[in-house]
Amino acid sequence: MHLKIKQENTRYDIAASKLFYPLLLIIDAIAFLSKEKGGKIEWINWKTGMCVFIDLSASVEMTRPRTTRTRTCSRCILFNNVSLNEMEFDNTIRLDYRDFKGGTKVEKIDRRTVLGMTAAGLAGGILWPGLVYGNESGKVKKKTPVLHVTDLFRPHMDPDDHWDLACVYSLAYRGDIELKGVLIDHPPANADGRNPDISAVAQMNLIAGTYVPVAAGSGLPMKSRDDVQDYAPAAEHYGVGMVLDVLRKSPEPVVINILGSSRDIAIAGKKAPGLFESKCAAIYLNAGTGSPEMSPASKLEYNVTLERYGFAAIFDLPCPVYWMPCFEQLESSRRQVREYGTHYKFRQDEILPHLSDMVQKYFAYMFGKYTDSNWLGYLKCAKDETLLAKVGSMYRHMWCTAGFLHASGYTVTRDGKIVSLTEKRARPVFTFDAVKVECDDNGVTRWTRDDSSKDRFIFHVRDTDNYQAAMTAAMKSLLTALP
Ligand SMILES: [Ca+2]
Repeated sequence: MHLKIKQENTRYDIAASKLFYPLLLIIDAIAFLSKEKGGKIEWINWKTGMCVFIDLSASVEMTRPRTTRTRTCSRCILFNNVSLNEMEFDNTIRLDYRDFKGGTKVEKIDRRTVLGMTAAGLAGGILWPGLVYGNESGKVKKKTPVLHVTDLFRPHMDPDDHWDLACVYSLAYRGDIELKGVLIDHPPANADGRNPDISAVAQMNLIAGTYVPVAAGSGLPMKSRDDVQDYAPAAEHYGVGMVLDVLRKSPEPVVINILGSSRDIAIAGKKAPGLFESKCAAIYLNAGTGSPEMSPASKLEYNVTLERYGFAAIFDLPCPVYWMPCFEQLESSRRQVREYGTHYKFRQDEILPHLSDMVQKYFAYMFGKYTDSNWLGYLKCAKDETLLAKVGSMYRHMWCTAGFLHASGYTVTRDGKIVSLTEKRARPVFTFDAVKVECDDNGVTRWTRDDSSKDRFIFHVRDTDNYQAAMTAAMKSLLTALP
């Protein structure tokens, strides 16, 4: 079956699943009988190729072999796996359709606005009236509360944390998560005058139209894996205070992302284990190496070295831990995709030029290492094309993307589509497997598969050949949703 949708004067043939043809006929019949009139297109997700037409009185030409029929559709229809992503669209697209009186209507849709309205729109299946994300007030998907803990500095150390920040803000913007706070690590001793990058958070708040609080973590190293730093002055623990406060006040259990040091979450968890048991939905721990049996002599992964006791303490906490080792091991092939390591890389111009101007400027302000506090002014200036072109040709190493999507109820298929975790036919490029893990005080881990485990999981690449391209495509589709 093909759908034909007009954009300006061009017609596009869209291959759609045959499964939806009977559905169209049923909805068509309902529309005819109820004689509904008017309506509008609620959203279309160009990136993932899924469309939902809600209360749409549109003429959609469905072409089957040797026949062409024009159908008028109404109510809520979802076309799955429509390959719209192969097309190039301007920011504004136009759909021509006929109303019930036979007149022609033209609806202009701003693509970014539409993407922003998609909320949980990547979910598969059919959304019936009442389960539709038509506008903000109509959202029914529960947003996952998320606390984001990151070593995000200005000037940047590894810029991957800025890419990750944009990803979680995109999920917040789309309505998948409620970003409860950003906790930035205290700069490590070798940080060379760097500061927690509150400018990046301010920029993302502005871009996503939100006002997520930000705090900095403890600068005091833990003295043991149970050290809750009762001796710390208040100025060192206001970030820990934010963690506890966010958990206490959230009606729903909160997901915590750890992207750098585990120190602050370890301290908070050891201080209030009962709170973590009841209010921490999961910790996505991006640290360590995933080889099943590490040798005590193995080189420790960078995030583990930031706070070994803290890393070890996370495995003691009474809440689910989704462990995302950065590499399988550091001794060899460290830059190749391996089964038990999250690492992948992409060339930045695969994504950067496709982002909104504001998001490109957010990245340029980071790459330019500005420390002038001109975060707002910079977003409103012309973008630095030269700088963006220069960084575009550079590769970026990434680790954490899969966890953000998984925490929001999504996975990624082997060809890079973001789909619901409940999508049974999806062949995910990664999974989380139930395990038993031990971690000694030095951050040396051992794990075994344990299907009876209910609260410890390890990240597992299921298709090492396609993981890198799939994650790059998924991140691109995620970030292009930001306005
Ligand atoms: Ca990091």
